[in-house]
Amino acid sequence: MYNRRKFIKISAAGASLAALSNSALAKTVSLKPDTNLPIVISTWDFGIYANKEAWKTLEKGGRALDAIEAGARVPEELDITNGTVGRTGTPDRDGHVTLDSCIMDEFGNCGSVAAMENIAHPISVARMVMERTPHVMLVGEGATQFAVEQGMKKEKLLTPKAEKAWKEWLKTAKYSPVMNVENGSNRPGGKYNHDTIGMLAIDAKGNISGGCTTSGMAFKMHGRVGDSPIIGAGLYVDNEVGGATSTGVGEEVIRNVGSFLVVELMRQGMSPEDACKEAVHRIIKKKPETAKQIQVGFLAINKKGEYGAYAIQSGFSFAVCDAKQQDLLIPGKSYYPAGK
Ligand code: SD4
Repeated sequence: MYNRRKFIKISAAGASLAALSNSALAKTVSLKPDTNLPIVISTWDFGIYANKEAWKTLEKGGRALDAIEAGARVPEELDITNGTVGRTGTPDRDGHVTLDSCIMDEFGNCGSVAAMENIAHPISVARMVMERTPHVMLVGEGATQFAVEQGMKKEKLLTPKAEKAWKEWLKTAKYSPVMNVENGSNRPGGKYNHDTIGMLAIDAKGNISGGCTTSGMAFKMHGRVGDSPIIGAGLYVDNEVGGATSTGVGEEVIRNVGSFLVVELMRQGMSPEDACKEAVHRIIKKKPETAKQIQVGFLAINKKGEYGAYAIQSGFSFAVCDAKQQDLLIPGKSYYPAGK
């Protein structure tokens, strides 16, 4: 389980970069004086654990892409309580754990896998697609076949806990997929809270990479693919401008090409938070009634290492680890305040 008390929480309203963790102050040395670079930011509270791993690469002056892969593998592998990423993912309505992931580097290279079964580390397979094939995206059996050819272990992914949850869901759900709304357990939608890790990093050389990995919407239709493996929707990086990633109901993010939109808004001069807010408003404006029932959150960083987030519903948080502060968990601002 997460020990959330261990981490600093600062209010979104007063999201001051002056709020530093003591341990960070003691340990961290800026590799780029006068900036907060290197930096890694990730969606949700489990992002803290992913960031810690990513930081091992960044603090040595390593490449952002390597940091992203190493970090994203943490919730895919080690954190056996998340129920939403990699090995512990929640199945679709037929009981298959199908995983979605993508990765993008500072050169605009990208790789992705969607609806992939029986492989615990989709982020690594996405990177292999990027680096070892002429393609961007592999799906389903083809993705699994490729992963095995590349030496990845094929294994059954449905944990006893996920199987139990699925069987419970089958009793009442009438086999009908529901929109998940993520961490806010008192919110409308599925009772199985669902988190995706989206990560963005800037290394000491100033290069940006990002990654995203998830089992997607809980109890989705077999074959359903969300935004998380789709470049431009669940993730986008432009090394001149910054990067963005998303979490929440992927259908709405895809419809609005959300992460690409956020990066383009930053290119036009918006701050990361304002760009995320505008992308959220775009979703709400197009479907105001739907938006009341769902969660979508965006997280973004610009080339200078400034970051921000915005979500439809309250409850979204993101984790930050940079040259000046570590173990930081920040509640994202939202269109609907808590309790509304
Ligand atoms: C999806 N965006 O498959 C993902 C789910 C998610 O937190 O982000 N959950 O639509």
